[in-house]
Formats: sequence, structure tokens, C-alpha cells
Amino acid sequence: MVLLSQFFTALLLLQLELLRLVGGSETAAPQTLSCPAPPGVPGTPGHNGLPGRDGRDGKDGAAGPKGEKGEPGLSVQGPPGKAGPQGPTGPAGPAGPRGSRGEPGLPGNGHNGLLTSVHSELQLLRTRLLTMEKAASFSTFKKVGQKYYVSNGLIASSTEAARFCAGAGGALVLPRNEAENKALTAMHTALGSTYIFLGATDREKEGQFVDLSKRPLTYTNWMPNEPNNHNGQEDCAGIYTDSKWNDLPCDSAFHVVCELTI
Ligand code: FUC
Ligand code: CA
Repeated sequence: MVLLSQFFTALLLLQLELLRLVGGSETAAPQTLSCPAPPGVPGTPGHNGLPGRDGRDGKDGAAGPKGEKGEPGLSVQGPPGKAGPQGPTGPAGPAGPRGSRGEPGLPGNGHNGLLTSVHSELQLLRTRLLTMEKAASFSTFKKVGQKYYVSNGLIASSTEAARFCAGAGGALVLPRNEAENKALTAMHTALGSTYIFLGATDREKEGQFVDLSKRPLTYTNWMPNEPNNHNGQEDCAGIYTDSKWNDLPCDSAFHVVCELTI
């Protein structure tokens, strides 16, 4: 570009010099020609000039027409929202279809021994189920042989304990053998107890422990040197965490475990 402008400047200077020379000859005094001369032959046309510089950028064109609507995007479904609150209970549905006809009934009892045994078995199962349901209604229960040892964690005097167990359809616990004594000891762990009252007393005759039906005990597990009727005030019995028995004041409060017979 610089080169081009220098070239044009040089061309302009050359033209001015030529004009000066030609003008100089015109301003000079007219010469007297001796004879007329024919006009000269026109010269050959000059070469085309170099292309001009680039013009300035044009104005922005008008906005094009609106494009066609695109295809829907591939969206990924979000995670399901939290479950809403439970709605109100709907109305009762219509009655279901009638059931199929039952099996024909057994013939009348009479001398039917089978029916009698089935009936008694049914009675036994009913009783056992009721006992099981009763046992399961306590927070702590343990089956040992034909008994359930049950407790709700109650802590009470010996008299209150016996009344509570009778009201529950059972009796204040009294192990009759080693297996039962072991099972009762296991209740200590569940109850977090120190002593559990036993259904035995020597109220009637000091030193002679009997059960609450006044029958002599056929099984005992006293600690060494017990029962000792400490302070002359221990007519009730309890089992310690080590499974050993001790006589205790009847009006003290200890854990209550009842036994339910199946
Ligand atoms: C022993 C026991 C009593 C009482 C007392 C603290 O004498 O025989 O029953 O537990 O300790
Ligand atoms: Ca004692």
C-alpha cells in the first residue's frame, strides 16, 4: 500500500513537470514556422490503471425470516416426587361372591370315638392358643416345659405380685425344677432386675417354706446360709441374678414374674 501511494506521488510529480515544460513553451515567444506540417498520429492508449482500494463495509442487512420450529429435545425424566399424605378411607366395597359349598358334616356323635378325640384335641388347641396369646401380650415372655414365664416389668410387694398374677390368669412364679429355675434366671437379663419374687412363704410357720397353695416345696435352690429370716422380717422368697434363692421382707418391692400353665 505504501509502495502504491509512493508510485502515485511520483506519477503526479512527473505530470506537473511535463505541464511546466509544455506551459513553458507556450509562454515563450511565438516562433515563426517556415512551412505547415501535417498533424501527428495519435499515440497508443495508455495501460489500464491499477484497481482502486477496497470500499468501506456495507450496512447490516435486514433480519432474515423466522426459522422453522425445531424437533422436540430428548429430555430425561426426573426422579419421582415424595409420596403424598394418605387419603381418607374409602367407602366399604361391595360384598364378595358367595363361597363354595362346605364339606359335608361328620355324622352325629353317638359312639363315634373319632369325633370325640377330634373334639377334645380342638379344645386343647384352643386353650393352648389362648395361653400363647396371653403370654405374647406381655413385654417379656419365655416358654419352659408346659409353662410360660411372663412379665411386664412390674415391681411390687409380694402380696401385690400374687394378686397381679392371679388376675392375669396365672400364679406368682415358683420354679419346680432346675430347668424352670434356669429359665427364670434368664428373665433377669431381659428385665434388668436384681431379685424376682417367688411364690413361696413361711408366714404360717417360721422356717417352713410352702407354695401359695400351702403345699411343701419339692424343689429349692437357697443360697448358702439362707433362709435366715434376717431381722426377723423375711417371710417371702426371691431369686437372685445368680439363680440362688434368699428369704426377703414380703413388703419390699421386687420384679414380678408370673407363670401361665399351658
Ligand atoms: C443377708 C440376706 C438378707 C438381706 C441382707 C442384706 O442377710 O439374708 O435377706 O439381703 O443380707
Ligand atoms: Ca435372707
